[in-house]
Amino acid sequence: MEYSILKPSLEGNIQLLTISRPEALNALNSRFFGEMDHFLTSIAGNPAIRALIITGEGKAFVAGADIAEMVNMTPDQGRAFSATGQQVFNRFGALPFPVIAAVNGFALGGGMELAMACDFRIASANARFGQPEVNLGLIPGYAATQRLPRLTNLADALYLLTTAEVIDAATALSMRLIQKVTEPDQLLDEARRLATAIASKGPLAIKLVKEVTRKGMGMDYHDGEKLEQLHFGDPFGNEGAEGMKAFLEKRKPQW
Ligand code: CO8
Repeated sequence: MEYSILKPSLEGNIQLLTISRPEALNALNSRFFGEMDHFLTSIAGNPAIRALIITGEGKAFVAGADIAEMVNMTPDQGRAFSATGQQVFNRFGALPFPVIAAVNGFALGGGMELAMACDFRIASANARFGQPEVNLGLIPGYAATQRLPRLTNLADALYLLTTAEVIDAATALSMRLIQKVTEPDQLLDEARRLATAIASKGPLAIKLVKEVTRKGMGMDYHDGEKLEQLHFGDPFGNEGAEGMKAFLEKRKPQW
């Protein structure tokens, strides 16, 4: 598939993905979701990739779903557009390596939802976050009503969802919506530094810790503990044996 919006570039074992539709502040349209779905299929089974970084080109990360595409939709078309976006964004959580959002500017509406679907977020000091759907007479459709209260808390989520207030990176950090703030010219280097650090760990351990933590959030606590027990055993006899042996032999592990 020829991409017109996504710009992927593989840097060693780190996959960088730039969303590039700067004339519309990278607004998310049907074409974007088709390309993203195809791209995720193309990388999902690639054992050489250890982390994915998603960023935006220009002054926006993503300024939301494409309002021009949505304006004449019927209720059923709106529901279908929401379902497509939710399905595609849910695929980040199923990847066997972390997905890092490197938020370079506006992350509004569907853009903030895309960032929240990633495993964690770092942002440049000039990034701006908000869920302005109610300004348009809409509600979020790519799971902000579900992810935002889980990432922050109910009151902060309802504050942002009902006021449509646009917050800066420092405020987003104080709400724990994002994990780190960098100077604008340091954003991608910091994302690469984090991705490289993750890529040096045991790949099976990274896959399992992501899977168990994500699945556990939707489970009863004790069932989550059982899932951890189950997968704790998986690295023994292979990657975990090598990691522990390397520690005892004072050398770097060979994964
Ligand atoms: N959709 C379509 N086009 C957009 C969008 C968008 N979300 N955002 C910006 N653009 C376009 C503008 O129309 C403009 O195009 P043109 O040059 O042709 O007039 C171009 O990008 C540049 O934008 P501005 O001139 O407005 O740039 P400014 O720097 O003046 O302002 C802002 C930047 C503040 C980000 C402003 O563009 C803005 O408010 N954008 C809309 C933000 C918004 O409301 N986002 C939420 C959209 S709704 C949503 O995301 C719902 C998600 C769930 C959907 C579920 C499916 C049903």
